Amino acid sequence: MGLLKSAEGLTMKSQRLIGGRDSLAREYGQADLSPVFRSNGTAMPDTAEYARHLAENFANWRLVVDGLVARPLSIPMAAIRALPSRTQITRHDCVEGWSAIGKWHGLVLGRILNAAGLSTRARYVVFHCADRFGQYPYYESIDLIDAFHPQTILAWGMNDRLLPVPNGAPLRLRVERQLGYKHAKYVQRIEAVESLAGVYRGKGGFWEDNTGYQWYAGI
Ligand SMILES: Nc1nc2c(c(=O)[nH]1)N[C@H]1C(S)=C(S)[C@@H](COP(=O)(O)O)O[C@H]1N2
Ligand SMILES: [Mo]
Repeated sequence: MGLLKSAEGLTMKSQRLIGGRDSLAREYGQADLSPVFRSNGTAMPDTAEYARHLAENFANWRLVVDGLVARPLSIPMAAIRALPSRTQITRHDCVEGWSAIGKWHGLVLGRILNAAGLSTRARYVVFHCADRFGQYPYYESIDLIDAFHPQTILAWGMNDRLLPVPNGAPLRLRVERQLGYKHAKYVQRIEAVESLAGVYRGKGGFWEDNTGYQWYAGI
């Protein structure tokens, strides 16, 4: 674990030296889209609550933004889809060894964080998801550099359609400078925190807590 930690530190430092963490991920063209964009991890959250939301076409799904913010938000999906959106064609790289290129439409995360008014104490944002693995929900977290990166979006559309359920409907994170497991699907709540230590088992993400995947998964 000590070794993993120092490797992670080295990755962060070398990426800063090479490109800077605020450099952009490559954006592709329409012709590059993968014919099939597979799903990984949860493809259908198996809770009664999610089934109800799905049956209602997510009309009552809300995105909650809370924690260390001046103005906690609770925004219905219809309002989220009405806000200005960004479209980007990017490559998704899963740690398990597959990649796919998809087109994403969604809300720039930094705008919503600014609307909520992050406290100066906030250091990370945590994404709470609707799917459960036993007693634990899937969750992920990123720091404020990635949170305010211009390509970090909350996507509600994929390949010119509403986001399909296997890919995280109605709302999923795209954090293009990091590996697939950081891209939280089925996002219901974004919590601004000072430290990750008090969140679930303290490593900043479901896989980080369970299998020792690195918290910083830069590509
Ligand atoms: N809520 C949730 N988000 C998740 C997962 C998951 O199981 N649950 N799997 C992660 C992993 S490992 C990957 S590679 C991507 C897969 O995204 P996709 O299903 O759109 O291919 O979602 C990530 N986000
Ligand atoms: Mo993954």
